[in-house]
Parts: sequence; C-alpha cells; structure tokens
Amino acid sequence: MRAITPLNITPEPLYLNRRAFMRTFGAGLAVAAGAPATLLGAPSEPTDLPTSFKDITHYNNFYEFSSNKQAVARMVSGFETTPWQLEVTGRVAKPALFDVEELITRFQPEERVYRLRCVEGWSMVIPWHGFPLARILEAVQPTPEARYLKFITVHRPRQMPGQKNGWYHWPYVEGLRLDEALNDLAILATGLYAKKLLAQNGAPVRLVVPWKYGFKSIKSIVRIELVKSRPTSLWMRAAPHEYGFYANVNPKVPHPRWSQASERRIGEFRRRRTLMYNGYEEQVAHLYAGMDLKANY
Ligand SMILES: Nc1nc2c(c(=O)[nH]1)N[C@H]1C(S)=C(S)[C@@H](COP(=O)(O)O)O[C@H]1N2
Ligand SMILES: [Mo]
Repeated sequence: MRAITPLNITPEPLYLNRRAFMRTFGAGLAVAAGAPATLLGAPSEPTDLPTSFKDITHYNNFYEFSSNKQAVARMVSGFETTPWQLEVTGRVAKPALFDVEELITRFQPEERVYRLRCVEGWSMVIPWHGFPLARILEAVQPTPEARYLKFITVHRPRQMPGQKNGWYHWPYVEGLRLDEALNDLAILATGLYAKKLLAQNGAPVRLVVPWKYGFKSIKSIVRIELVKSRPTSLWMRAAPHEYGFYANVNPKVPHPRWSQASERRIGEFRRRRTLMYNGYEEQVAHLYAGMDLKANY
C-alpha cells in the first residue's frame, strides 16, 4: 500500500516530466523502487498533477509567522531548524527524545504524493517525503491508557513573530485519535520534492494527514504526547463551532461561513469538486463508521 521511490535528488522539471503521464490512482498500488510515484487515493475527474515547487513553498498557512500566505516564505529566514529534537512522551512504555537526523536514518522516509485540502477551500498536490507515524508509535509503545495523540509546535516568539499575536493560544496544538494516527496514510514528513522541508512547510518535521483539512497537519513539531483524553487544538479553542477535532474533508458538511463542496486547485482556474475524505475514503472511512459526521466536524 506504500508508494516507494528512492530518496534521490531530482530537479523539478525532470521530476514533473517523469510524472506527467502518470494517470494511475488505485489505492493499494505498490510502486517498485525507481518507478515514478503514484498519487494515493481515489481519482478526481480531472488529473492530479503535483503542484509546482514554487507554489508549495510560497503559498503557506503558518500563523506563527503571518496570516498572509504570500508573506510567510520571506518571513522564515531567521527561524532555526537545526539541530532539532522531537520528544515523544506521556502514556508510553518507552518515552524517547529523537534527533531529527536520527529519525531520518532510522525510519527511512519514502515518497508519498498526497492531496492537501485547506479548510479555506483551496488545494494542492504535494510530493512529500515522510514515514508512517505508526513507526514511531511502535518504537515508544503506547500503554493501554493512551487514546489520543497531542502534537505541539515549537514555541519561539523571538523567531516566530506571529506568536506575539494574542488572538491565538500558542503554541499551536493538534490532536489525533490513536487509531487515526496508526493509519498508514498518516505520516511525519521531513521533505518534499526530494529536498529537505523548507521552514515555511514546517521544517524539520511536520504531520501530514491527507484526509483531513490542512490545519490538522501541524508544522515544526517538538513534542508528541500520548494522552488519555481528547486534546483541544488551537483552532478548536479559537473558533469551536467552526473547527472541530475531526476536521475530516467532507463536501457535504459546510463550514458555517462557506460551502465545502468544491475547491480551487492552486495553479488552476476552474474549481473542482471536493472528494469525501479528500479522496482517501477507501483507506479511512472505516475509522468513522457509525459516527454522525455533522456533529463530529
Ligand atoms: N504550526 C502550524 N501548523 C500548521 C499551520 C499553522 O499556522 N501553524 N497551518 C495549517 C494549515 S491551515 C495548512 S492549510 C497547512 C499548510 O501547509 P503548507 O504550507 O505546507 O502547504 O499547514 C497547517 N499546519
Ligand atoms: Mo489550511
């Protein structure tokens, strides 16, 4: 079920050519080493070509720097991302403090081409490099009381001017249910387009959960806590009736202020239809069987 390609350095034009003809989208396709990567998930009617490196790195939501998406890339220059440690703690048998370089050697990031759907109504296709969150969980061994994961972004107001904005409760926090975190689609990303993550994309390590709205994919993580009860995310705190804990992409449940039925793919003009679970229904729908998706937004 994993698309595996070598973590080689591919210049973007070559990278795009290799993939331009890729029209295969079947879930469960294993791609042999060396073959072009495949976008995981159901096909949307038009093709899903990777968004340009330029757009992925210059149109960013990263409120620690700015709420202006086009300004983020030029505001991150003073943000130090090496060295960096990620602590995994809480209800685990083996708490750990990983150096990011050690994570990369130990867990061997692979390419995962995923759609990213922002709750604001735009989307991209991003060739991430990352490894399943499940690998880290296997290493730390959650105890039976562990039911949720709480993710925390670095708190460094001197380097992240947006953290001086008192409208939000810093640091940025997100959460997942343990079974969501164990799903193979949930990865910790350390690169994109076969390069190390740039600061604006959440360097050096960020979460990617492609079936959920983009805000769940928390950037620049320093701590993951395994906890008993459901964490409250920054967005749940800021606007509880607009942003819930689950935040699964769902074209049938509108945001209180706009429809979620369609989206603008960055780089395209016509809007496209938004897919249930962002096109990953086959892989994740079972996690929410029997749940009221309107109440659990
Ligand atoms: N720490 C942190 N993580 C964050 C955000 C943020 O403001 N701060 N924005 C989120 C939102 S709303 C989106 S859409 C994605 C954008 O990721 P990208 O800039 O890499 O495309 O990051 C998410 N992760
Ligand atoms: Mo977003």
